[in-house]
Amino acid sequence: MYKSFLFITVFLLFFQVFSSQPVLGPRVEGQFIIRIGFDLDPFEIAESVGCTISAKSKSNLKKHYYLFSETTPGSADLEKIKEIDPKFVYNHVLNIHKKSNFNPVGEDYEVSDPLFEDQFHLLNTEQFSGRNGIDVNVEDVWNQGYFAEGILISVVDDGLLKSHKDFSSKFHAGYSYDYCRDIDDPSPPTIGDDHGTACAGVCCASDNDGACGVGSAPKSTVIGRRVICDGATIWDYANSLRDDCENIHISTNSWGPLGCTETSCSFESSTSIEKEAVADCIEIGRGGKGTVYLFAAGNEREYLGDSNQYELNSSPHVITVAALNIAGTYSFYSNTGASLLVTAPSSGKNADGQYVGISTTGMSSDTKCRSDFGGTSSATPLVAGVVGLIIESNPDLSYLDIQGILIESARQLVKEDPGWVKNAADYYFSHDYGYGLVNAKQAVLIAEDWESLTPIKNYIGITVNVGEQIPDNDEDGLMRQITMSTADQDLTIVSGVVVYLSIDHQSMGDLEIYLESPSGAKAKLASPIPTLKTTSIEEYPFVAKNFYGVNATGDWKIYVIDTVSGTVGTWIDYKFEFYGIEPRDLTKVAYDDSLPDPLDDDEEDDKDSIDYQQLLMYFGIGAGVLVVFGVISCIFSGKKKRNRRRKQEENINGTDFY
Ligand SMILES: [Ca+2]
Ligand SMILES: [Ca+2]
Repeated sequence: MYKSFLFITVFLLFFQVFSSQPVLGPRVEGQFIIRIGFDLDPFEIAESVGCTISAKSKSNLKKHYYLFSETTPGSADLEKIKEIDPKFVYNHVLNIHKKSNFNPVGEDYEVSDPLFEDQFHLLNTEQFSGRNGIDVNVEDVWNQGYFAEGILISVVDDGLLKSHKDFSSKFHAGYSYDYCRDIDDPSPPTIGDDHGTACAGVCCASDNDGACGVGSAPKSTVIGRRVICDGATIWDYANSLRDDCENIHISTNSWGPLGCTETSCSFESSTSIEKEAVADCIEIGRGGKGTVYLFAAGNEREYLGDSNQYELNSSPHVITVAALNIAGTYSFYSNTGASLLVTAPSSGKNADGQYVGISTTGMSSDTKCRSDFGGTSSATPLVAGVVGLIIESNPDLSYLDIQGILIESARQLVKEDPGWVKNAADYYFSHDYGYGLVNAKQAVLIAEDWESLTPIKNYIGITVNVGEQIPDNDEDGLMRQITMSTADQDLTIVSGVVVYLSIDHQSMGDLEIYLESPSGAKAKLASPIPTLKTTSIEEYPFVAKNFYGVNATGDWKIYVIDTVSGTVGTWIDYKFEFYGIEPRDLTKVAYDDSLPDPLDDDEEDDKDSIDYQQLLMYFGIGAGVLVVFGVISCIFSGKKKRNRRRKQEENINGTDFY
């Protein structure tokens, strides 16, 4: 916590120095603005050169600038800093300065919220037998003074208990709305509508308020949008994504269509107005830099759920988030898919096989908490909060830059998992984790010196007719390809390759569909699903996000293979789209070496490393548990299941499992 007297002192100082109109004035003796690399300890450096740190710059300077003050007159020896940080920059403080925004710097930021010590997703200290470091690595970012202050995060869900202590001081009334009842107040009408409040707690709960835990973006501003209800129209959904996006930084969405259950699976299209809402706001949102959209990947892994089964997830414009457990392996419910971008910690089993949920804000009173939240529902707002910290550290970043930064900074966990495959630009991707576990510290470090992903260059192909029967139970299937070779097709892929397919097949679940890049790397777009009920898809988009940094030129092949004999169908047509930038080599950023890199061979000896067989065992237990509680859920929440939209909450949520 800040010391209040320190705050007042520094505020007065900077009011004097920076608040006046820019006029040239004398320099302030004994004070210097110093830029120091993020990975160095500024306090140690200050002390070693005879100074103390009085304040730290905020986002609009984009770098880590500190105000150094001489300990005693003449004590500063700034040349010494060069030995420690050759890239350091310093200026004398002048009475002229573009309007700057410095924060007081005191001791490390401390969190006093009663549930914080249980919030392993923020700081995993092996509580609940968790694995050290399996978190979003946010602590150092907070210590650097980033809390997402002034960042507006819209939580689109079933309501927000705005009166809760975690939100009452940060709720944005002007942009909040209940689309179900057409009123300004998004407060949930029933205690059962507790999902949005829990999600909002994960990104946005206030710090040091004596209530529950803290969000990954503790000082963000939260917007509540209630749209998950019976009777919500497609316009309500579109508007909940679009309204006021010019001014909204982030939209977090822990909901999706009813995809796979034990007995039924389907591809779920979105309406054009919903898609247009997102497509518009990545252009006009956030003052033209693009609102950042996040969607939960879904929780139907045991029923072969795939993030490409939901059209709003299978978009190059959104960040689709998977979940991993406290032990660092994917949660037993978290959907697989080529449209995943990143993963974040959520509920699941620990190394002892016990279920551990997420602690966040609860309902029924303004101080109520809960520790049983989870699913990709929880992972998604967690990443939304991290995006808030990234934007605060560099407000100029576009929605595309944010995707790139999350990819560059993500950690690849569980080297034993054969699912990690390097693409032609040397980026690892897994259909279970996307690019890996979100790493806020590394992301903010990268964000400060990020080279903008511009100019944007997309290639939109034309629809090509196929009109051929897919050979029944034939491993060769049908293949079509596009050769990217002309100047307008030469681009560096950033946010994905989209393949639109039209197929008629009475047993669509017979099909395996994949995309192969010029280098031979594959994206799994659909796997055989015996319970798939969809019999026709028309220009349905499958997105492959595993080609970040890859040059698009060359032959791209799409395979449609019927794997089960009996029923045949027809591949009608296809279309390719590539989303990226003008050709350029993207810089692979080195990992933050303060964290264990699971791809490093040395980690074999790590006593906490997860055995892949054990993972399969968790999967089995998880599936069994879900079957039992899925039945209970069907009996008691038929109404919810009939809703067109379903919250991406873990099915076993609400049941005390530990
Ligand atoms: Ca709190
Ligand atoms: Ca067949």
